Amino acid sequence: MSRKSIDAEPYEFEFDPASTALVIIDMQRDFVQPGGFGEALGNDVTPLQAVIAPCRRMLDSARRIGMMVIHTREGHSPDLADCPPSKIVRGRGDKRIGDHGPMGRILVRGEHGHDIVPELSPIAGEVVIDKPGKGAFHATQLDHVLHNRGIRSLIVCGVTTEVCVNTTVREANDRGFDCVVLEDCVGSYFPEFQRAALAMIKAQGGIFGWVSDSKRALAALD
Ligand code: TIU
Repeated sequence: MSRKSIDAEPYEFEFDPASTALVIIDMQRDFVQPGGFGEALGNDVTPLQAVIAPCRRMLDSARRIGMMVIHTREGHSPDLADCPPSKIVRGRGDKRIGDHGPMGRILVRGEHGHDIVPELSPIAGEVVIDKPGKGAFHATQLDHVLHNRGIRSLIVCGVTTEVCVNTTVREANDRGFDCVVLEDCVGSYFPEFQRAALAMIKAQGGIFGWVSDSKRALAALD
């Protein structure tokens, strides 16, 4: 495939679809539906549901053109052996990781709440990366998988903008990947953090990457 360009800030994002992956971060019930981890942390999770539809449009487009798709899920094994004790106690909330909630045990693999929302469910051939941390590279096979497929560029969607999206983009940037984050496809519990997290990525000539939106990305892909 030939090189393409997405209108973006701080300037156009140039990429080859053959060496680009769509990365959808942590679009799990635990973060976007009541009764999960996001709510246990004290957040109103409902605003995050607005990113599902634009993420779906990006997913449909990537599937149409055969672009690599990667889904990530934050969570832990049922025995919580991969969960730092500091993460369990942080926040001093009533409900903690591993506790039982209306969607099963909070942030535990295999539970209903841990799964990706049905609108964005992975299909055969798409990679699912289970990650114990905020960054998708920490303690996962993501770097290895991207290397094996010759991926150089990432189109990044998911939640939350300033936590798992930002951490992953920073990790990817240090590993030499070009990342564009689509602002209507990423969400935060805090509007001011949404703005700041996106501003940080594209500042200083794109210190961590680029920022665009699904409309401009779809115009380039389709
Ligand atoms: N709390 C919060 O904003 N986010 C997370 O804990 N994880 C992700 O961002 N996925």
